[in-house]
Amino acid sequence: MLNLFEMKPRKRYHRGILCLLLWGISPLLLAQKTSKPNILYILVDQWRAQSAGYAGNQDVHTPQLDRLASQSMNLTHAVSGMPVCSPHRASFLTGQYPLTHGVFMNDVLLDTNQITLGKVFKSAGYQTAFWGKWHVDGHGRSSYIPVTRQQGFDDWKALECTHDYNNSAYYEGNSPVKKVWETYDAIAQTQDVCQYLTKPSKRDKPFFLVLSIGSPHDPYQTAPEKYQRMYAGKTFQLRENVPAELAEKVQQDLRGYYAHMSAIDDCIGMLRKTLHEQGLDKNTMIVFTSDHGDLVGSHGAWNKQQAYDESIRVPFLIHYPKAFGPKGKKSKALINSPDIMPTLLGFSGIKVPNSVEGKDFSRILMGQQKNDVTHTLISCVQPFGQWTRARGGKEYRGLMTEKYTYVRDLKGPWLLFDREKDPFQMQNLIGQASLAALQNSLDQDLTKELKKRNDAFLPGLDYVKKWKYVIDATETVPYVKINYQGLPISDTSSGYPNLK
Ligand SMILES: [Ca+2]
Repeated sequence: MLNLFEMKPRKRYHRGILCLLLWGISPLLLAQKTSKPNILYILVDQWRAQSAGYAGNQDVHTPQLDRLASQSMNLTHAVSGMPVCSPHRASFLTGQYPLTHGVFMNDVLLDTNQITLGKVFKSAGYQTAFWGKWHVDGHGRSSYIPVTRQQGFDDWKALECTHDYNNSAYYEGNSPVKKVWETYDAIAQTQDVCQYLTKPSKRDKPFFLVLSIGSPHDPYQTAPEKYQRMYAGKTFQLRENVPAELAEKVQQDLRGYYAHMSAIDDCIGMLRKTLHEQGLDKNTMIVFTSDHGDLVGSHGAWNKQQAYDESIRVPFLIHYPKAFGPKGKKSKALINSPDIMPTLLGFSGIKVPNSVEGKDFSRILMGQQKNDVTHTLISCVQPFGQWTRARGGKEYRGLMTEKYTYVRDLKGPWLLFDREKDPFQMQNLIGQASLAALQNSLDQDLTKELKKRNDAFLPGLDYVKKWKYVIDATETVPYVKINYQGLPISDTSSGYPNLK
């Protein structure tokens, strides 16, 4: 398939040996016996695409990510198709859309019989590892997750979900003994991953390692003090869609949001330094992305699920000079959550299983195939949690194109934004007579896309019933006392810290 691994091996080998000798390191110690790429997949939580230095935000300090972006393929139009935690993670792991894998709400179990990234990489000879936040287990947020529900990851230090980043628990391997990360979890987990990468066994096989970090998700003011001090007393440029009366709260939240981001930025630096020191940098693809964004006051709302850009667009960097060269590149390819699995498999030369619905973008991104993707599906199957019906939440289906966002609710056409002319999505163009042809064409494309996905766009509760999920009065799956099946949860932590 790919010829990446066949490029002048002798020349590369000799140059590599010379470098290692100059560094005083034995090449035998560092030579990795693999022609497949390692993958370090860094997944963060609730980091919107707009909030990074390289994305044009002058306020947040992200020098490591900016450097990474300057050497990476930057997917500027990456989309989290159902922008909320568990649905994205289940799509990432299976390559399927939420109505297929069934995880269209948080805190439900991803079928353990699914063909997942962990299992496919493992059967292709990879060492697979998962560190951090899992959130597709559905048995309570701090319960032990046995190996039978770990979806093919060999090495495991994970927890279902916590937002208590300074008192963050995890389970290791198949042990039910709860452990706690010693410091702010993103940093402790990163240091541990760096340690893991120094093990000689990492040279035997290629690895697929997921580092799944819980921040910059709220609570915002909980990053280590060092990072909070960077933003103390600062006033930022707010997005134009933040209502004036919320400005003060948004400024305060952004101080914390950016502090978490700067802490994670340091983690990126640590990981890259370790990969370099271990001689793994040349053959390791680094992916940096988020499960969804955060509105942080835009359109008067917080968090996710909504179809606005701050919620639905995510950072997506692929650092892989073997494929993309040493210099940064940008692509407007509309990569969506279900497309991640086949794309990673494509880069690794591994056959994509038939269960996958997403598209392999690897050859498109390497310029070897024409990009024929003109739109991608976005949806909210059933609103819940922070976007309940009482808060305006509702079911929707929509399309993102390079230029437009078009969304239908159960009553019909709902939102139409020209994101190039109106990047803050202040003008809903639905029903404008002069744009009738455009609206009609997007609506027809959406109808075709839904048909292709076997999606009848029914009321959310129909799907809740079909999957037999137990919900509470707000139509949310409870996760503290009982689980999605109505069974008692033994470890009843909410996952949120007690903040005074
Ligand atoms: Ca999340």
